[in-house]
Amino acid sequence: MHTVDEFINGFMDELNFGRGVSLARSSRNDRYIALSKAVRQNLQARWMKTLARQYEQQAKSVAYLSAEYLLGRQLDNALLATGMTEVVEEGLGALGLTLDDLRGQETEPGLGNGGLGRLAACFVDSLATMSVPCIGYGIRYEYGIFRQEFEDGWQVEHSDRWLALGNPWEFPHPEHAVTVHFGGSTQTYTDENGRERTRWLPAWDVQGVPYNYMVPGYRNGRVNTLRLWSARATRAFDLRIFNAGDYVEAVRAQTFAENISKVLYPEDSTPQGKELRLQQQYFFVACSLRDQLENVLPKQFDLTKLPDRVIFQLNDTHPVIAVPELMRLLVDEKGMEWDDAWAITQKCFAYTCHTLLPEALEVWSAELLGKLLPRHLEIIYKINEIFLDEIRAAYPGDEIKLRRMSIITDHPERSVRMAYLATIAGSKVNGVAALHSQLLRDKVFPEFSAYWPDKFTNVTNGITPRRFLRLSNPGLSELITETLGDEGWVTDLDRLRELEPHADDPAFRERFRAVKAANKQTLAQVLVTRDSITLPTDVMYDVMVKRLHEYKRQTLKLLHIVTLYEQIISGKIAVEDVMPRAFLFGAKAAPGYRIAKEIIALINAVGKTINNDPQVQGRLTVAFPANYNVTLAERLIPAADLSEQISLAGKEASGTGNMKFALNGALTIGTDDGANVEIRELVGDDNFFLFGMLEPEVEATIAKGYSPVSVYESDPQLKATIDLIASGHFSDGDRNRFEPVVSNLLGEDRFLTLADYAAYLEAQKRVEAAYADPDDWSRKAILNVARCGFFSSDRSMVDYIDRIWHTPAITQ
Ligand code: DL6
Repeated sequence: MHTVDEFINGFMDELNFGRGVSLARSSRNDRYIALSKAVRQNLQARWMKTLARQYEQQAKSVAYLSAEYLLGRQLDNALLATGMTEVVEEGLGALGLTLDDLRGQETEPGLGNGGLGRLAACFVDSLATMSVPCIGYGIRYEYGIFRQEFEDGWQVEHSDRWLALGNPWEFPHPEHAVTVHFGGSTQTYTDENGRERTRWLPAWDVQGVPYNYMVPGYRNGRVNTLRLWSARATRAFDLRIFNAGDYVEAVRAQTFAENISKVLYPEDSTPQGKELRLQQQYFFVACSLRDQLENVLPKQFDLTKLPDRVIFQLNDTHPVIAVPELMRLLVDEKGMEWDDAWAITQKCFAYTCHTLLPEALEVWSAELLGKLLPRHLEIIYKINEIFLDEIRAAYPGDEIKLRRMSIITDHPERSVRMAYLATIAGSKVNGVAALHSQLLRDKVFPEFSAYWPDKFTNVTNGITPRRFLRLSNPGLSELITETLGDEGWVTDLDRLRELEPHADDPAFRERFRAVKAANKQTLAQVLVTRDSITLPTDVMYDVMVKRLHEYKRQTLKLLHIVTLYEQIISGKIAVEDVMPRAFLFGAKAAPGYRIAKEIIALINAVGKTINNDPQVQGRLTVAFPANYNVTLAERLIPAADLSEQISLAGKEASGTGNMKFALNGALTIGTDDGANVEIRELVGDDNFFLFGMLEPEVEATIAKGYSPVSVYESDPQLKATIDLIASGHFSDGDRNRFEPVVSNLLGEDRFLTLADYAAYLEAQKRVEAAYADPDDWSRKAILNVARCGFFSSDRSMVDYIDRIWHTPAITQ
């Protein structure tokens, strides 16, 4: 389907025969689905070929186990990968349609909460582009991340019905459904060779139906697979009960089973100890392991060779229950000896940790685990017992070490530390940025890293340049291609270095500025139609988009805004002396995270007051479009001048938004945290606004006994700012309305927002001074773009392959 006529024929066939409608009577959804199916046809032959080559070459593949994939819209990505955009635009034009209109019909699959899920999507994109065999495994949540709305400034969550109008990008295969068991008990028995064995006698089961998605490589003829599992009842309903008229009871089992893949847990860093979540985790890894052993590998495959064919990458602790599941399959079902099975298992898994917050390291109560997965709990106990024997031998008499390293902890209740299980089982453990990996070694897993120094490694995160530059920033992409002479940079992002000399060329800077200005216009247009928000387009765009979490410190950004406002209304500074800025926020709070929701309400209240105050109009604007998602990110990031990466040092594992902004020519104001450290090293101190305490200073401040109220009392501007919030100025005089945020800041301030306030304000002054020279600002921004090639997820993949996976690309 390479010509316009071929496309038109394919599209009309899909519309007439696939949807059963004429063009004249078709809805926009009909047309979108027909278009997507016409486009996907172009990928299907490549998909089959990729799988065939992989099979022939007996290639080792990555099985990426992730509870989240925050994919973003599929249509544009498929068009980009196939190079069909122009043909499609022309073909649709001939039919009186526009691609712009139809792409707006797609609901993005929001199957992730934030960075972790988006990272998984970037990684599978890169592996496909690099021809490396990979299958992504996850859950086909019927409802993805909630749709956020604001009511009177407060976040309200609505279910995300992303499948309601049909999904042209998935291929269901109910005939390959896998049965997953739960509950019951275990039994020991003697096998025919006289060996004592254990079997699991489960109490109930569900089926996992695979839905395949294509993951197209960028113009390389490869298409990898993302396989998401949907839960289905083993028996749809009980006909006898149904016939007796109790319709609710008749489908109870179905409802119960299907709940497993019903909804994505709306949590980012704080896992909820919910039984359903553990069911989800086991459900998808059990399906995936069975799929590998029974469908992907050849029949009669010698399982001792498993590590030569697959590496299961554990994306955080969510899939770690796969470790005892593989042991169960090998020992109980395939009859292997424990030691042989363990040797295989240890080579087949690797673990990525994505956090530094202790509360985000999953711990399951042994009681719950034993109730749901009794055999797995036994296996975990045995893994632990053997491991502790090894530690006992290595450190005789050191009981404290044993307790510290045990997978099982007894406080506050008997529980299983999933991160420890992953560390013990995994061939490698990696953090996601240099600083993060160091802190993991030193603070989170010190005993383990001392015992197994070679097990710990770093792979700094990355982002796909296809979606986050080539697709989302067409203006900058064109400028880069024209300047570099070809499009090779899309798969070789280090080539952006060739832009460096152009940073000193005034004509280039002028064009670069024009791209940024056009991106602001586009964003402003989007926000008018999407959110009825009006933005000035000739001001600095200062953007903070990420999940709402106290450690990310959206309140620090807010204190800066309120400070500027307070200084104007109190007459400390003349409004003309304030640099005009639009502050843009995007953030969802976990529904149960009370203080995060209070912060959202406060941002909205401050925004409302400032936007309606004639004293500051045209100078300060606050915009907080609801429901920040990948689609909105693709518009916001290219328009940004300033990227806010202001977490407390030592708390953000990496961040990936920080990379997207820098790659799109925004300058960062940031702390020395996560991947900010590497961004600053690469772009240079002069092109990055660093502020705030370093991680050791944070530790020292806390150790000394941090008192936020003393900071407040000793800084008159900070006091005036917080007092303005407390006075009810942003809440129609209601002093109680934001009391929880104020007292949280003054009474606790867990993430030292007030301690970094003065430094942040000073850094913002440096930002203002730099922005006052547009030409020099552009030079800095261009250098950010030129020096951020390192943050391509293609580079992350090279690092994973070299350091952990050892999975070569397929050939031909
Ligand atoms: O590694 C991807 C992403 C990092 O960029 C963020 O810094 C980090 O906060 C996030 N981690 C999580 C942890 N969730 N759990 N569990 O989302 O990972």
